[in-house]
Amino acid sequence: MKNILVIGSTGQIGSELTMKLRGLYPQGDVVAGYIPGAEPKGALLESGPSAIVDITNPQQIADTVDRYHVDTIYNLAALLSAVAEVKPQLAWKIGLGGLFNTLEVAREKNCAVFTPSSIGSFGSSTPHTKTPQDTIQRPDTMYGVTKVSGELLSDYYAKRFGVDTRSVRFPGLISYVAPPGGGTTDYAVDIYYYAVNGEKFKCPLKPGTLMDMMYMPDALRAAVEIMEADPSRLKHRNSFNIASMSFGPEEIYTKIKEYIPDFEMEYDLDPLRQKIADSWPDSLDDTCAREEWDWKPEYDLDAMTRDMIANLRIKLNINA
Ligand code: AKB
Repeated sequence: MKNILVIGSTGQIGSELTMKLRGLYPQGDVVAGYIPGAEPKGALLESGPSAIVDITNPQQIADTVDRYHVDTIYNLAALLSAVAEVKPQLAWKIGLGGLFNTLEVAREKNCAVFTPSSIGSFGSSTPHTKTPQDTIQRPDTMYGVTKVSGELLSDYYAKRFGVDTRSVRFPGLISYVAPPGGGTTDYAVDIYYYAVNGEKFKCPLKPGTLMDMMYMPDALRAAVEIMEADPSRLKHRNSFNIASMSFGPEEIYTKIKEYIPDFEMEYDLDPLRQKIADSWPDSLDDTCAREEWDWKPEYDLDAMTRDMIANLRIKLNINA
């Protein structure tokens, strides 16, 4: 990777991944692609080039690839699961239409493409525990439909046109940097803000709702490592199960209470999010990622909780 375009650079993953890529590849350009209304600010704006790249506009993608001699595209444009259920047409337009535009530009201009998939690519008929790499993918949500279709389309472009497409299935991502927007797993980010602010948290999911989660530093490393992996070792491409921890609301609450004993939580269920969460796996089997490109997470629930609380206290200017 030398010159990189990040589409969706100001979103939850993009804002951190763009900065990480600029640190890792200082010899090249890492272009922060954004849509009007979601302009990069601060360090993201100042540390490298940025360009308007609406993924539904193939000409904008092509022009930016030409201008910066881009060889790798990180395609992070998507609506998260709960929002996609409310706006399924837009979710398809961005998720699948946008991916098609990106792959076409990549085919013409010889770029590698990373497009994240998700635990949302699975559905209620998938084995829920230690979900295998290759298994039933019949999702119940539009988000999942776009993710499975994206996996298939990316594999098609790799086999048919030789486009170097690669992907991981992200669990719920937890970070203290950018707030998430509209995901089913986002309660596991919100809960830390409430705890650190000394407020009672209303949990939208019921106890026992297990889902895979991952701390953002591990997720960013996965996105870089899969694109750097030796292609001759890859039996899979789109998309690899990756995992680091699986928990339900009561487990993250108990863990936070170890560090903030006064913290309180009650349940106030959101039927849409509960339905989505119930259709997703409890835990993924990431053996293939470990075998084919040496994937290994660094953070468990305890390490993540300590880091989240420490960093949120700094960010929110709150003394322990
Ligand atoms: C969501 O909850 O929609 C996302 C995901 C698991 O892909 N965080």
